Amino acid sequence: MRFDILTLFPEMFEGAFNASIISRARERGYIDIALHNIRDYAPGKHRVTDDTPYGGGGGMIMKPEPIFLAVESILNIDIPGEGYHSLHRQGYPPIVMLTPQGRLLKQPLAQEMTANFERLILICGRYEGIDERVRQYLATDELSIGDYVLSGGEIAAMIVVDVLTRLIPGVLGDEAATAKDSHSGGLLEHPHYTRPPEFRGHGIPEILLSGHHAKLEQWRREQSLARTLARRPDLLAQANLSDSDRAYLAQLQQPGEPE
Ligand code: 6GU
Repeated sequence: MRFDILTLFPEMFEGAFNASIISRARERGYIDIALHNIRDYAPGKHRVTDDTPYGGGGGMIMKPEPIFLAVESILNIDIPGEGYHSLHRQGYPPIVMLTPQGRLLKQPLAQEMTANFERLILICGRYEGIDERVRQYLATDELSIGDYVLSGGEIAAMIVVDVLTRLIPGVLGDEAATAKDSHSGGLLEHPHYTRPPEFRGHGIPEILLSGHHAKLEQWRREQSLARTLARRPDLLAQANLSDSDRAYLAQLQQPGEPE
């Protein structure tokens, strides 16, 4: 998968993309990341990328021209007057704006994107916003990573790249790992422990030392269910639950037996 990231702050990405899983995925050719500084595409000696909003109200707005020029250069196209969407329909890649107004990124959407797209263009917004014509005539999608406001789309773009990359078959090595992740089955993960078996006087659940595989799997499932019920009961409505899962959850919600 190839990511083209349009940003005013390419240096923000260096740490995130040059360590651990993402770095290894790049080295092994699973992903290719190209960072493009929008300022490099701004016309004029001063390479101005923003301007004041029509109608006032303060703050600065990202100008459309540098962003359109960047996309035209990266894809080697001329965007027609009616906009990019006709090219997108002909097979050109999605252009995704990262803003707090976008569709919320969740694991199922990430899985869909990884499965369907060979290339993604990510536009990171800054300042108070982006000229609406970028949204109307260039972007094909708009994503948010959560209900809070970041100073810009860069951290969100890093998150999109990370979330999608670890879903590419082969990237994690262990294919089963992503299937067990919190959220992938619609539930939170069970607790994990490693050595030592006693740490500063605190032990671990006995089941982990028992060697009883079926009982261990049942314990993990119950821990996932209990944790999801306690912390994110909203997730249960969408989760893939068996009859025995439902029975266990019902039992957890029973009022305690009187003595
Ligand atoms: Cl994608 N951008 C910004 N600036 N803030 C956000 C966001 C994106 N997603 C959540 N908050």
